[in-house]
Amino acid sequence: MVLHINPQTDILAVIDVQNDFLPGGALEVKDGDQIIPVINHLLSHRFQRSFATQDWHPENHISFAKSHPNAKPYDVITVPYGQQTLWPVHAVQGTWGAELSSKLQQQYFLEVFPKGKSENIDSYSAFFENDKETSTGLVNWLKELKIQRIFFTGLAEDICVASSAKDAFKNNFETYIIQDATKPVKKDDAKKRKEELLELGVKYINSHDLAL
Ligand code: VGL
Ligand code: ZN
Repeated sequence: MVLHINPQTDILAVIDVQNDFLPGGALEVKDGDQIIPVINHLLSHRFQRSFATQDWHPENHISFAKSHPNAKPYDVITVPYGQQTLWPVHAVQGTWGAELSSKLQQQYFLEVFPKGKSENIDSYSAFFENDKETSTGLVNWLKELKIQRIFFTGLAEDICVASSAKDAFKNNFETYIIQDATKPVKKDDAKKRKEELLELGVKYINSHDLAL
């Protein structure tokens, strides 16, 4: 399969390629670093337009197990906007763990969108916080750029990449996930999310399917 990139209407999305989600980080994704050269190649030799997202939490964020008495990481609790999985402390604003990887060619990003900034709400999606209402401003920004297709890469495949792709599709963008440019926290969850997303109409491709 060959898919030609339209430099005017296509954009590359690089989700949460941050130290805490890479090997050695607080919430590391196994082999997460292997996607960085693939993303760098897409940034430097394929796409004209790209943006990144950055998980950017306050110290006492609602998604941290330590913000709740008696809770431990990976417990699921009920919060006003629904179910919330609790995580180890990660991507704290201003810390090394929150920084985008220094190996990533960040100079290509038109914009970096922070998410999960407020204490009382998490945000897996690049578009909307977990209440499914509070916007990050991304939809309007993409519409102003006249973007039609979004190609997703980054971490983690089963969480923030899947949630972002779902919202992209729901907001009428043609939505692709670049399979060799993403890695999951849990392989089984990634498989389930992939089935759901394929059913919805999201497409999966490999980076070498993309041509100029
Ligand atoms: C993420 C869990 C918690 C992600 C962010 O970027 O996939 N996962 N916060
Ligand atoms: Zn987070």
